[in-house]
Amino acid sequence: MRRLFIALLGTSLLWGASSPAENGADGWLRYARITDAHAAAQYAGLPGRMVTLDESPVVRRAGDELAHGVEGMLGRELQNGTSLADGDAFVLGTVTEVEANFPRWKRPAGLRSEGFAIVPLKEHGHSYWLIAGADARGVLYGSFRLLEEIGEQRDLRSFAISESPSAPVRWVDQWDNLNGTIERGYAGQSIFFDNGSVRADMSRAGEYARLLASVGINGCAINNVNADLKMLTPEMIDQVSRIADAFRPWGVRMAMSVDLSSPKAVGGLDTFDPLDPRVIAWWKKAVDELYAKIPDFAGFVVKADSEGRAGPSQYGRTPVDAANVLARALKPHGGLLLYRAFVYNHHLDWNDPKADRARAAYDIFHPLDGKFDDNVIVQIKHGPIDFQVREPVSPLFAGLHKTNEAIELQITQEYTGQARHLVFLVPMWKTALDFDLRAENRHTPVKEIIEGKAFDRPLGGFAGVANVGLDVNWLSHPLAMANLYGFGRLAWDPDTSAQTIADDWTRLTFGNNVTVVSTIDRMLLSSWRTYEEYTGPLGLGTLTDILHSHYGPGIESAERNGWGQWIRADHNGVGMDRTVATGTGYIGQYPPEVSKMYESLTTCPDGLLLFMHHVAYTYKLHSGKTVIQHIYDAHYDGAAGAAKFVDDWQRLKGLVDEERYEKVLALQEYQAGHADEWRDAVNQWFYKMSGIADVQDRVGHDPNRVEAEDMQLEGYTQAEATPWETASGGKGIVCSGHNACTASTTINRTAGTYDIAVQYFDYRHGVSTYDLYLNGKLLKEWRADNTLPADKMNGDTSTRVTVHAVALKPGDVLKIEGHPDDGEPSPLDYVEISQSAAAH
Ligand code: GCV
Repeated sequence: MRRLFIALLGTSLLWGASSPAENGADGWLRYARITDAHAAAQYAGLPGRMVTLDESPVVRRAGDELAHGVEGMLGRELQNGTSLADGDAFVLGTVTEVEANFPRWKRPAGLRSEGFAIVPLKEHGHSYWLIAGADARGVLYGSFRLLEEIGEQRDLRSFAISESPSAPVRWVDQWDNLNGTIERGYAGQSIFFDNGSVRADMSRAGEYARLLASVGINGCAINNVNADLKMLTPEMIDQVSRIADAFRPWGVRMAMSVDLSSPKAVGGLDTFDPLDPRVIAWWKKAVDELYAKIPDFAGFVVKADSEGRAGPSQYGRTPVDAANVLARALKPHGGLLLYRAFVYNHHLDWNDPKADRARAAYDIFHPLDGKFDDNVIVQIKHGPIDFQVREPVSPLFAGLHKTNEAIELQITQEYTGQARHLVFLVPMWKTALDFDLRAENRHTPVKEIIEGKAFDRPLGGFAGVANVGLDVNWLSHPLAMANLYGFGRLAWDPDTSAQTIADDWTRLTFGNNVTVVSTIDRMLLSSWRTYEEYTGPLGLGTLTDILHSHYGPGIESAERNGWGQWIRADHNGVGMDRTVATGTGYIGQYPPEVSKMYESLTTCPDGLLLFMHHVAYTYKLHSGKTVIQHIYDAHYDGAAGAAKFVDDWQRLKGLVDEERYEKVLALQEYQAGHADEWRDAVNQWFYKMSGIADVQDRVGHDPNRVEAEDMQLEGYTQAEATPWETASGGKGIVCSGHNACTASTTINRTAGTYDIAVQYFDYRHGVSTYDLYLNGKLLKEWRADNTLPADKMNGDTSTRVTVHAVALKPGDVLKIEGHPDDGEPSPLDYVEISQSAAAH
């Protein structure tokens, strides 16, 4: 018997209030009208009706989405059908329901949980588009997939696909705090929490779940892994159940980070020893109560014995002891326990040449292999340190054969430009996922390990630290959304190429114009390499201020402390010796073939040389360049690459909407200036340390530059930058104790057209204003109103403003007038006057 019903569509309720055009709120789910007649014509034959065979909220949401997307892109309202016999229709249902209604159709062999098939079918003279899911989520994912094909204007004439996700765990983690801040979040306050409670308005949580579902994400851990102790209190569980409610129709299950000391800290016990029977009973009760409120709760994420967090080591217990207690409480409810392998001692002895933070995860977890319960997953950051711009993959992936594993990737750009720099991370993640660890001397790429294929594990997957915020466009930089999208696509299918992901995202986000697509693709696909070049080449890691912001350059902050992100640079050479022969022995944690490759200087790839070896600055790379010259050149190449993004983007004026065009342009201009700051800071530092000159004579020689401290100053006084390398020549000027100060210089260049760049420092607080005059006439005024992560002259705050194509002649006077505000002393670094491209 056919079990058909009328799908109750809430389309108008869901999308009644149209969002303002092109502010990024819709992400890649814009469903922009296809205006090209030829493209639209190919979809004319699609059904005008939809029949939904399943009553579950998730399938109903799939139907709503299909109707919304078809209306947006094709301008057609899909009718809700009740009977298949009435004519052409999209048919949405589980494979069992579809088979019952179309006996001729058989579910594809090998379709796994959450997978789907999309198949056009002719029957009884009617055309049907079957969207058959292995389950309700599969129907939803299939519906999004069909809409994506239309959005990208793909040819559907011979379209028929069947897909299953790579792994069961495809989660995002949010590092949100109950007070509304987000640890390492760069796009505003939390969409979940405010001032200690869950927000009243859950609409953004629902919209987020929709974006996640569209790329197959099925779980979200809602709070910081540095978990608030209040998470497991009854009041908080009541409140977070509203987040789970908002997620549920989109098939996204809610998870939570918990602190292992909870039984003692909030449970009234005098211990949190995981093996104490009272602690075991406490966890069981807490979990039972949680599931009474949130029956589809996904599980816990645990950070323990790491960066000051409590952990089992306090009682002489292991991660296995702790993980299994929580896992056993979760097991009867179908919950999972994701135990993070990011466990290390941040009080390492810098003077000990054998000490090595990179070793920690393997040293701690490898001996525990096979002892974790089957609903425990060890969540491993992709590299052994901490989301640096280039790291080898963690050897732990190959060190656990009898344990479920998930890879942790960071979507939020903590060490990679913090949503102010364009860095498309998919190529980096692909490099990690595709890396063949050669465990047991056979083909074992990381992706197959976490999928569970390589060692025949039942569970595994992906956790992406997303940290979207209340900013209307979710991740602040409009192009950063490519990373969230790309994470989902890779979690669904890690074999997808970075090019395909870039291309699909661009089409959906900015439209199908050929110039737009090729330009943005190129920008995205070159951006990781560019960022690596100007921040941390040869495996040095991001040479940033690791003690505070993790943003601007701060090379020495890595050294002489317990955090273990050392680069061990001295006057003769640089790099961590991690060899088995003479170093920390880290390389020996890899399976033999990989270990052999890294151990030898002959076979170690240049890109990871200084991660694995300590060499002299004069050591010759495979490229034939010396290490020091490579450092210099890479920084010039990278900064030039960042400048090119501005030119690339400017070609899109008029081809993308004004709002996003202007926003991206401003960010790319900022990035180009900050890339120069990075270049100069790193190169100045290595020049001073090595004493070896740049063969091209660029480092330390900036003939176009006038240092602020060398200008005629009124009110301004000279000040040191800390660290010194973050200001040109180590110094800048500040206006303290005055309402306004000036710095002037007389031009001594041949007459011509020039670009004038002013490098200044924009503190987090205060909005200084600046006026730039040429011979007393105002050329440009600007406000230092960015909220960069420091309140001093350093690599975080160094910023540039450029005035293009100015006619100059000898004797002209440039004057900058600074007006301090709220403790920000209108600081200046230098003025650079270079031949204008417009002059050529
Ligand atoms: C949530 C790095 C980050 C921390 C983060 C930690 C982690 O150290 O800087 O902010 O803490 O990683 O992943 O636990």
